[in-house]
Amino acid sequence: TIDYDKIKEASAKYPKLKEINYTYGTAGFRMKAEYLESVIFRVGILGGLRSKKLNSKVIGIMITASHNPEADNGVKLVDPSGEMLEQQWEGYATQLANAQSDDDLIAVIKSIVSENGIDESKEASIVYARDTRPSGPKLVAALEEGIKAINVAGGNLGIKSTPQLHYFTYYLNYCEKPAEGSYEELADKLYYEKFAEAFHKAVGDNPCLSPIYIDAANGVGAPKLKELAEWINKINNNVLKVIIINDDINSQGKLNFQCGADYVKTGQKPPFGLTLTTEQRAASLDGDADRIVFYYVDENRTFRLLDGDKIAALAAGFIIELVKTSGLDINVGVVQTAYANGSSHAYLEKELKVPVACVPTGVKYLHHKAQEYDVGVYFEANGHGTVLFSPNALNKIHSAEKRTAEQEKAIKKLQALTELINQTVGDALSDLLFVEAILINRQWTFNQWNSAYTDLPNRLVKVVVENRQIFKTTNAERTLVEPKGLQEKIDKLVAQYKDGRSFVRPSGTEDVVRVYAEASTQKDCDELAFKVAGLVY
Ligand code: 16G
Ligand code: ZN
Repeated sequence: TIDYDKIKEASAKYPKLKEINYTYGTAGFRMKAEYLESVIFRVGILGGLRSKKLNSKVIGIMITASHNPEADNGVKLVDPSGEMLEQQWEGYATQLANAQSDDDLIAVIKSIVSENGIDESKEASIVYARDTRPSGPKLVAALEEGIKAINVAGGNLGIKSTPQLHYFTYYLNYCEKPAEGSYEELADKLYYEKFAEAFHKAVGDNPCLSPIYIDAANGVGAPKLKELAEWINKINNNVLKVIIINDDINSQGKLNFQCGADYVKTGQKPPFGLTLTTEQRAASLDGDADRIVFYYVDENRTFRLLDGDKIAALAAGFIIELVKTSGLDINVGVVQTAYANGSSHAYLEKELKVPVACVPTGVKYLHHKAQEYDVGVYFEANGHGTVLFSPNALNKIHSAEKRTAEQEKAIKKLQALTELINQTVGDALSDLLFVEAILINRQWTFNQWNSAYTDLPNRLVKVVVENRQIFKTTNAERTLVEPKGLQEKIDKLVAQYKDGRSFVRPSGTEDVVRVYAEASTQKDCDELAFKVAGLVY
């Protein structure tokens, strides 16, 4: 049961910093690492409550700040199925984090217990992991104090990628409980085994492609990809040739610095330390390996980015073809955000003839929308995404009666894809294998992949404002409703540019407002972005 005196005593060691107002946002709590100890202690308590509420199911907790600078850190909770924490509980997280005194904290805990009819005597368990940040160990210690204070079983997974933590949480709740071995080792082994085997199934005996350079952002993706590739090549040597760069996780100051998926996507240029020759294939992960973008330079030495939109187009195109060939009655849909390039949207709707939905930024919105389809493909332009196969689709794919040899082959391939994609959350390593498998099946170069459509020139800028909370949006963040009158001004500007589009939204992770613009030329869209930013400022 819950011993409130024990919690109060433990909490005294992690006093809340008075002046800070915490918010559990799209990426959980995220900020300078030194402000997080009290928050993470309390998140341990919240994880225990959540587990009790959900009949002792295992809850996951990840300590990471993804692509943010090394000095930042963060924390988020993962529900038993491997999905993001349910929205109502985000509010509880915020309440807990902001309780000013130990007594306030106890009061908030009691109110969560009573509001949810939580049985305090229920067993509970939590698994947790961290990325490679230097502040990680200290924050893990705070988390463990919180977990201990609420008398809950905790399993430390050590250093893991965010998607590994999601997958292992799901695994513990819904797959056969592992008989032996430490969780820290199992969370690696089960993950490598699953994705290595699925990759072989999906690739079949098609010849492999040229090596791919992977910029690991000097983060956790480096050691994990190295081991995963070893597993893959142990089964069949040379089916995947990865050359990992920016793999230094030990030197201070290197994580995400001038490298990684966010750096490449935002700057539309290769990371530090990588000079590309024509047609050389490359990709960048982010600091916790849940995002990936691909890129190359073409024969004119132009840098070409294959971002989340391109991944969605590649994945949807391949899956739609397989579904058609298989003769199965399965619908496919794609989910995007306002950041999706206008050309990608047009390509999906007009060429692939697939329904496309637009939702607000943040994985939870994309994920939930994607669950409405038999096969839901979702990718944010920034490279975060996955493909969800509904129980109905899985059922049809796995129980499909033998038909023609061609249909049989397509169904087998679909089966392999369901296993190759990490369905709990966007996963840079699983996405890498998924993309490689499709390209290997198609025997496509990056150039062939890229040729599906041409991106409209686009620009993303951030504007520091006094109070970003005054910016309120609707229509999946594409329209501002407040401040009043601003949207009309933006519309007027946009109308002056061919293929112009622009929107303004407050960031959920930084204290800024983001302005996105696209138009038919780079000069135009830069100008449009600049002018819209001027309106916001
Ligand atoms: C977080 C989100 C990501 C989103 C980004 C937007 C998750 C796991 N991650 O990183 O999906 O694109 O925030 O940040 O939900 P912004 O609100 O600062 O633009
Ligand atoms: Zn990330």
